[in-house]
Amino acid sequence: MRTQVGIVGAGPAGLMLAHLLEREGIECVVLEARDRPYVEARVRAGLLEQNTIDLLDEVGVGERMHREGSQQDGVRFRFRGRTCRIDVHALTGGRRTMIYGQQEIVKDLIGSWLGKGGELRFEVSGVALSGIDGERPAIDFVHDDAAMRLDCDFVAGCDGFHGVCRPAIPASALTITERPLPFGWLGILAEATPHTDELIYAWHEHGFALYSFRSQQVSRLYLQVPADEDAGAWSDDRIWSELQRRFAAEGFEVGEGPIVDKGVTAMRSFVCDPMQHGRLFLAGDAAHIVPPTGAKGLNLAMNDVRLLADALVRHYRDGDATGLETYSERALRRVWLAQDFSEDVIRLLHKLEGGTYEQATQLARLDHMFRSEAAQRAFAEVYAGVPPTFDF
Ligand code: RFL
Ligand code: PHB
Repeated sequence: MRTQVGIVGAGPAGLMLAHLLEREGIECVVLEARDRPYVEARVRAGLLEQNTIDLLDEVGVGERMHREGSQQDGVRFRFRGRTCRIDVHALTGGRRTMIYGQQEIVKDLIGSWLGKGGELRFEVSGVALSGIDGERPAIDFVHDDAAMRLDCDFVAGCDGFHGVCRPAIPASALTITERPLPFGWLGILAEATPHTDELIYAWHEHGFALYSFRSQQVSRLYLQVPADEDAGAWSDDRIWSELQRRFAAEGFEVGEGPIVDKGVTAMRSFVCDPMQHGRLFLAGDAAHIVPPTGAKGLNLAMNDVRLLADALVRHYRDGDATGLETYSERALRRVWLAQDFSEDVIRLLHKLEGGTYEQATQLARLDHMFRSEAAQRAFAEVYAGVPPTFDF
């Protein structure tokens, strides 16, 4: 088989890249290790930045998101029974976010890709890259028990944190910056009407909590727990009573209902620099992991492929290699901003190990945030996602 761009991984990064390239007449093939029902059911992120909303619209898959997603104009902070609303829309000159599950985006992107006759192979195994240092890279894999080789001009490694593309780059050519964080989030999905129409980020002596949702009938809630926490130690009753405690405010109650999904996500910060080697370009979780506090993982993946697609178009259309040469540098600028933002949300709202000093400074910062429009604007600007012009 032969194509122009071989894409490894049918997560948000790989699928969006395929759409962006196809639109410009660049051929590509997507290879995915899992089966279709699995990738369409994986519960992960939910908060989309304005840039991600715009990108989904641009490739023509935004219709269901606008119909079923929940447009968000603001966000709330809560501590000690006090609630502060940050008017993201007003403070950012009209930028918004959207709540729409990652698995719904994946479904929309796959449906549209296959509908256009796009090439996507599920359940491939033994994926191995070769020739990325030269002009003719190739991807070997097994599909339907047959050994196959895909020859390409470029390989896009969109295969997530545990994929095979990043390890294909010699370790000596990479700087890996990694910081494990001593926190986990216990996340639940519940068939419960959310008692809020905007996300609530809560500070509490027991630790952080986040109130999010997926629809009018489904709530998505998170509790800060130790990184190695066993989800089995949390009965449904224990979860609800801890959520009620951490979100407590006068006249407010968390809406309860059957819990349909429960799991602990450990937090880490991880950045691979550069995100490219020869003719291999990494995008999304394959190159970086941010703590979920800033809701940036999915949005960064989308930003990477926007830059990568643009660089590939310039290469094929204009013979201009500058975009490809500077891809990593431009993508990493936003990645590091997101790392800092996500860790800052941890510093502000999570129970830290330092005790009273950390707690007192957190409360002072929160109090300042409640009173200062400048502090709110600084938060809102990065929360909603800085505009694409930032990348150049
Ligand atoms: P993905 O979504 O991991 O997709 C990678 C795809 O590559 C496939 N794959 C391979 N295919 C072929 N050959 C191989 N050898 C392969 N190895 C892997 C995988 O099956 C998969 O289909 O990466 P992508 O596209 O970069 O997208 C990134 C986002 O998924 C990720 O940043 C976010 O979901 C992170 N994340 C969250 N981000 C948020 O912004 N908010 C959240 O609330 C949030 N919750 C989460 C998360 C990530 C989680 N992980 C990684 C377990 C919760 C969890 C549990
Ligand atoms: C989610 O809805 O899953 C979500 C929202 C905001 C975050 C993290 C996760 O910061």
